[in-house]
Amino acid sequence: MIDIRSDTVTLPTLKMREAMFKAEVGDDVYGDDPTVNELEKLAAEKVGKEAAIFVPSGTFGNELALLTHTMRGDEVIVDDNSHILIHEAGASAVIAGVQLRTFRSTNGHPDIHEVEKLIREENIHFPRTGLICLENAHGMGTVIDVDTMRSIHEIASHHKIPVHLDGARIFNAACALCVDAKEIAKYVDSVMFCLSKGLAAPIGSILAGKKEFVEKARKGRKLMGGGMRQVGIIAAAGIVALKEMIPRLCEDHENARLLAEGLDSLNEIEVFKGRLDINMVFFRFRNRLNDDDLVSYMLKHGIKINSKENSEYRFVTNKDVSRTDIMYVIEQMKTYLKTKIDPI
Ligand code: TLP
Repeated sequence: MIDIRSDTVTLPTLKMREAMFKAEVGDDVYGDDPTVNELEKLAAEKVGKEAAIFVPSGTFGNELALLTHTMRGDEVIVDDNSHILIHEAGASAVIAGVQLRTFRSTNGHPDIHEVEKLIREENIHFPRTGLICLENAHGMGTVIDVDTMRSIHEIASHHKIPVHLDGARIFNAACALCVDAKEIAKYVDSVMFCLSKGLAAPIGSILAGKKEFVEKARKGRKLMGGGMRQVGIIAAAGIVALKEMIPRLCEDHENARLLAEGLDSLNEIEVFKGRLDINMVFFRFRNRLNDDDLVSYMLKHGIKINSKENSEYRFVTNKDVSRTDIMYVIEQMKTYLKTKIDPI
């Protein structure tokens, strides 16, 4: 099976499995797991932060950041198209008890002035703006440049509001921007990133920030039921991910471009070319063809894809998808379209 539903589907490498088997472990709720401690130290270094905490998922890390930065009833400024708003099942209201106020980005690129306009002034009627969240790389397939990150951070600091980055794919963003991930994380107070996407660890994400922030988050993680015991078993794979898998991400980006070119060469397909910064290809069909059977057609031919969201398909390249696989996907799309235009 060729699985291009996401990069979350990547399978752990042999080295990861070996590291998991051999991992030295302890009860991490007591701080006794040496493998987790090593991962947290390494993870903090990778994004240039004082400390880091290992969490079960990206969603968990984002929601823990919201819980740690804010008070109940605060308002959190987020992109209209962010994972926190759309794909976390409304957790911000349930866990942190905050309300979200959204800005509209252009394909994931925030307008600095639009963000600034949403910051509340002091008024007895108004909620307090407790946090600004950014997403980089953005789930729309784009990256936010470092200058924009810096400007938003300056505005936020001026208003004494912290900034959290959903950096689930921060290393993809770093690769696309040709900078170190630290350059991106420098302009935020906390950053969440995932070990289990393109980096291929089986489970786990990191939340990093200042020492006091991470200490507070440790209590929040416990509250959320995320105190994991001999979790060095999975942290061991995370260490391999951080030490070995980052440079490989650029290959996924190249493969995504190859896929985009192939799909775009088909008349019926419109690839969103302004959103090809990372390992994702978004497209739609130009004419209103009945594509209800695309997912099942592809599955029948050995390719797993997600159904469309907001009329758009997303194909994601990852470490388990080769260039040959990409060519096969393009071929299958061509054949599928032929059955639509030229039904037998
Ligand atoms: N994204 C998944 C789905 O949930 C949409 C995917 O397949 O892309 N932030 C961003 C930007 C993400 O893309 C994701 C996962 C998360 C956070 C959450 O990570 P997990 O799945 O570990 O909770």
